[in-house]
Formats: sequence, C-alpha cells, structure tokens
Amino acid sequence: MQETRHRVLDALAAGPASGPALADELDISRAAVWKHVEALREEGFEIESVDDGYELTRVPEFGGTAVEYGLDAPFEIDSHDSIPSTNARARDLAADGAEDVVVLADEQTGGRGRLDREWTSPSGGIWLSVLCRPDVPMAHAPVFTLAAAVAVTRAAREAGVDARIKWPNDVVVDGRKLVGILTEMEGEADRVSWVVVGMGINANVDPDSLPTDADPTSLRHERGDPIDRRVFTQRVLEAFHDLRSDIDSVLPAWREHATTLGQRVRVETADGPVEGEAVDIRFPGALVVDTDDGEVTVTAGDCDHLRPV
Ligand code: BT5
Repeated sequence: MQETRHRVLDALAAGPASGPALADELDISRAAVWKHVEALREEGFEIESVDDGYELTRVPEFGGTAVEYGLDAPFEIDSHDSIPSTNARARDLAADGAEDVVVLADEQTGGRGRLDREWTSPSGGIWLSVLCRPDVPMAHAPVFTLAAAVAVTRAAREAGVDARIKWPNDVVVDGRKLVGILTEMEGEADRVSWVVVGMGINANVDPDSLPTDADPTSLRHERGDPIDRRVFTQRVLEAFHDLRSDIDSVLPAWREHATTLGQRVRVETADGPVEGEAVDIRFPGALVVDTDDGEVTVTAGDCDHLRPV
C-alpha cells in the first residue's frame, strides 16, 4: 500500500500524467490511482487536476511520506503530528520486531532527556528516533550517539549554522544548545538487540519557548530564516546511515566538529567530578581528560566547559 503510494508519487514527480496512464504504468486500477492521489493530498501534497491528468505542484514541508520522498537511506518513516515521545514509540516498535524505522514527530508532549529530565518539544521541531539493530556488542552502542551528533552537525553546517559537538550528546552554537541526543538500547552483553537514537532538533521553534537553563537556540533563530524540515531531516538520516555503515569514520568526523577538545572541562561522573583539559575522544565515546593527577577517561556524565584559567 505504502509502496504503491510511493510509486504513484514517483510517477507524478516525473511530470503530469493522466489517471489511465498511471494505472497502466503502475499496473493498478484507475480507482486505486484516484485513492492514492486523494491520500497524498490529505498528507499535504498539492496535486492539481489539469488537462493531462494530475500534476504534482508542491511537496509538504514535513511528514512521513514527504521525508521518504527522495530520501537516500533505507529507513521507513513512522510520522506523527503529536506523540508523547518518539523514543518511547520506537521502543514499542522494537518490541514488535521492527528495524530501520524512524519515528518522527512535529510535537512531543512527554519528550525525555537523560536521567528522565524533560525535553521540551513544541510544534515546529524535528523530534525523531532512529531504531536500528546493529551487529555490535552492547559496549559499542555509545558510538551511535556520536554518529547522531556528527550527522546533525553536518546537516546544520550545510544549512549555514555554525554547529559544533559538545561531549557527550549535545550540538551547540556558541555554547547554546541546538540539539540533544538520547540513546537507549537493549540486548545481551555480546550483542545489541536494538538501539534507539533519539534526536531533539530545535528546528523552527522559538528559543523563548524552551527552558532557559540550557541556554537554548534553534536553527530558525540562528539562520534568521525557517529551515526546510523535510530536506534537513533527509540530510540527517542520510549522514547517520553513512556513518553507521562505516563505524571507523565516526570518531575522526567527531573530532573535526568537536568544541569540547582542547577546552577545560568539569565532568560530573557517578564517581565524582573530573576536571582538566579534554584532550581526546576514545572509542566508543569516552572523553579523555588531562587532570592534575594524569589522564582520566570518562564514559558518562554532564560536562561543563570552564573558562580558561
Ligand atoms: C538531552 O538530554 O539532551 C537529550 C534530549 C533528547 C530528546 C529527543 S527528542 C526525540 C527523542 N524522544 C524523546 O523523548 N527524547 C529524544 P539532557 O542532556 O538530559 O538535557 C535535558 C535538559 O535540556 C533539560 O533538563 C533542559 O534543561 C534542557 N532542555 C529541555 N528541552 C530543551 C530544548 N528543546 N532545547 C534545549 N534544551 C532543552
């Protein structure tokens, strides 16, 4: 069904076509063509009835079929106008055995950050979760958080926003938080069953509507212009797919875009604070901090960049 809808869309993208011609080309009935055209219209595609039949005149700015249309990565999109949390939905899909699905929402009503903190997700953002089943041990899963950070940073930089990565899971512009990433997983020690990588991208939202403690910003605010969320989401998913297909490329790309390396940092870890200069990142995602007592490797924690002393 969904596949036929894509074929109708692809055929229309090639130029205006009549109902009978589409029916012939796709080997479906004229009634089926009409039904798919109506469904596409309901999803926001503008398809005009012209002399030669149907003409595609506008692709919607956001939504599942819109993001799938022209997407160069093997993900199916599960799209929602409003949902409590895309990560929670992706976990449910994982329990049903799904794979390579992206849950996408315009608004979340119960978005979550790390440690069950709230993630404010008004309409206009790109709130998404990628569900995948990589053939890796559990211990390697943090590399997918880094891959997501690189993917969004690349897409933001292509869109003219000076985004950088702050360890472990933020994308920032001049220290202001643009994106947060939350990775969840399940499996046995030697093999991940599934990984859900949630990305909260402040796209076309007003920073004033977000909690001020994290000093938030958005793509629209930084550019002075709204971002095309369809194209931006596609770029993120394509970059993420490239990185997950070549795990060795993740760390070098991360280093290239990191703002944390070379900075004085204070990381609040479960074993207490670690303070010093962040000198490197180590697979699958640990930060190496040069402290007064020598190098310390931290795998998790909240990281503050300190002013140079
Ligand atoms: C994160 O947590 O940064 C991870 C956020 C992941 C959100 C995505 S959205 C799609 C998917 N579905 C979900 O339910 N979650 C994921 P953390 O480092 O714990 O940061 C949380 C803190 O950031 C909060 O305590 C606030 O201070 C701040 N914050 C909340 N909403 C924000 C926003 N939209 N922009 C910037 N900062 C925000």
